[in-house]
Amino acid sequence: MSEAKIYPVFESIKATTHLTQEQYQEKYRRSLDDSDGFWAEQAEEHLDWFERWDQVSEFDFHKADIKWFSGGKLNVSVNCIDRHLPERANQTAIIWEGDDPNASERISYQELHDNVCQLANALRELGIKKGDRVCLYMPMIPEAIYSMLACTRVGAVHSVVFGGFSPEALRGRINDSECKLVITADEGLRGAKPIPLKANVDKACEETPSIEHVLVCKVTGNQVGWQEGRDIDYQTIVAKQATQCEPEVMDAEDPMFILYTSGSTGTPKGVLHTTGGYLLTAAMTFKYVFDYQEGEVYWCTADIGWVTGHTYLTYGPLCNGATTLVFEGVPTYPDASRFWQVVDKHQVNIFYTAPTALRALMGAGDEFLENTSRSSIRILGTVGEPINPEAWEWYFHKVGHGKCPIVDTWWQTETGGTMLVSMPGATATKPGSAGLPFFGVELVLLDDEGQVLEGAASGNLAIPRSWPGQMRGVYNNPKRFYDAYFSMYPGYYFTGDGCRRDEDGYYWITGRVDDVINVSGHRMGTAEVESALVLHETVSEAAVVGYPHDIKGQGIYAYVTLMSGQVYSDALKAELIKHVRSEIGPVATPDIIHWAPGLPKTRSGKIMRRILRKIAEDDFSNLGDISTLADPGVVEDLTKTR
Ligand code: 6R9
Repeated sequence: MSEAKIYPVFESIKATTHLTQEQYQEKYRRSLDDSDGFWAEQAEEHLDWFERWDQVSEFDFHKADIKWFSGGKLNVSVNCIDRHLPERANQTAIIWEGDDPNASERISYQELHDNVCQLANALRELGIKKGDRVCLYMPMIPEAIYSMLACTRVGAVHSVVFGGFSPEALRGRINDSECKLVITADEGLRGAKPIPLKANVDKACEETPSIEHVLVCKVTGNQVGWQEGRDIDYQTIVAKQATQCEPEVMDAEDPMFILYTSGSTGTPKGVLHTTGGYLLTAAMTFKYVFDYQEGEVYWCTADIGWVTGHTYLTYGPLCNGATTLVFEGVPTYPDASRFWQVVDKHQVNIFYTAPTALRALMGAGDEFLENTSRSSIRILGTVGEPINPEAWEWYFHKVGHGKCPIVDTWWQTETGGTMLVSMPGATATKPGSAGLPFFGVELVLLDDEGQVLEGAASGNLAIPRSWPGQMRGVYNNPKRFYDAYFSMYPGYYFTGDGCRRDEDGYYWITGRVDDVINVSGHRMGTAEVESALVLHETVSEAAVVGYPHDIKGQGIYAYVTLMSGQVYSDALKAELIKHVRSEIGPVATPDIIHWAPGLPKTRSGKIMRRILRKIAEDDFSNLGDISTLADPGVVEDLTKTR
């Protein structure tokens, strides 16, 4: 590999940053040497507690048992709202920018407080109490943030489901965690297109025995179906509530939210986060990772359906009393200059997005940058997948005029917050590397036998000790939690990512080593797409792999075998693609369907994905040993039809 470029620490940033390079190193060392002492101090500094904890940390990775700050009492909404009121009642908490470029709104911390309290009171009126699960299927509107916070106010556990998911996917998630309530909207708006959220909920709730009510927020005002008794109008029930609401006193280890994410096997897992540790990770990483300064406007473009929309759109910024921008629309509507128009309009100082969006905008052409100045931006960030150097350079030189550091942040739904980061002001940046570990994060590279690799090396990225934001379980399924994360390398949390560490200790994520693919920064289990495909009556077998895609990072490549007697046709390809979209959602749309009358299998019947990946990558010279295949002939057939 050629020597990587290094961009030194920015002098301009060093002047204002929270930490210098030396301070980062010192603090990092302390965070590992005196871990409990360090985290106790952080918990005091960043959060308000009703009662102090009994013990900072207890964990045993052999048992998948993890606790932080147990006995400590706090409330998330109090930390994100009430405690800021004495000095920030009139400061803007949320800038909402609508899908329509003429629609925007500013919500102060006082208004946020009142809206959240009213909704929390409405939740109580609907019988929602501590520990109940509430599903959110919402567009990116202020009420979505109110809903998350109102759940935390009454101690309900929210489970946000991305509005792009299908009714079937929504139903599975509602049933898995037995939600009592869904909060949704009549319709969402994306690029001027209405998204039929309520209609999807109606379809999903045909078979959701746990659902008692559906709370419907009016957005477009278009006519939607209505089930008397079950469906409740959001605006009506909220309007009659008091603007004060007693917060539920939560233990640090009480569940806070569930977020479903794809793994290498089976249906999506309900990743469970608890209250104290998660909030501390969100608050503290937000402050350091983005070098957040008092009064700045911060914009994270993620949807609340993903973990980034939890930690870095909602909880991290609000816990720090920041101004967070919530964007309803898409980067290309009305045209590919929308992001930069919004940056100028609201004078955004910190901008955080995904490489896939940058590649798409870069592809649209630099003319879309021309009529905007973007001069308010101080820090740029990326998340979701490795950023390719070309997109990095474009982001840095064109978007940021070569004067803003780029923070690349590696983390996962499971980690709760950033684990690897090139901290602005503290770390010199290597484009494409997510940098160095955050405080309290100890990382190791393991070979396939589980031996620790020292120094510059490539291996499987694993973590030997807990950190506060670590997930606490797979909802209702402790065995799956252990099996998915702790069984591979006993004593370690296994990330599922491959990684290289260079001679300077910088980490370079090389992508998933399991059967998870990363499509436009969205995690997709190949098994999920396969099960959707085989649900179709014509399909007998399917194998799905990722392949390099210019914009999406990875595309979805599906090998499909039909039942005997079925006819392979382009019309059927189109139908299968439609079928997967309706089973899972547009994010799972296969890019390529490759008819495969036979799949390469070992004699024991295991599909050899390694070979399928190579064929998908158009790399036939490198198929490796195919002698163990039951029928080596199928490989030749597949390469001929690629
Ligand atoms: C936050 C988030 C997690 C997976 C992760 C890795 C990939 C995320 C990355 C990155 C390289 C980065 N990933 N950030 N790879 N550089 N900065 O994306 O969570 O949706 O759970 O995905 O995404 O493969 O394991 P999640």
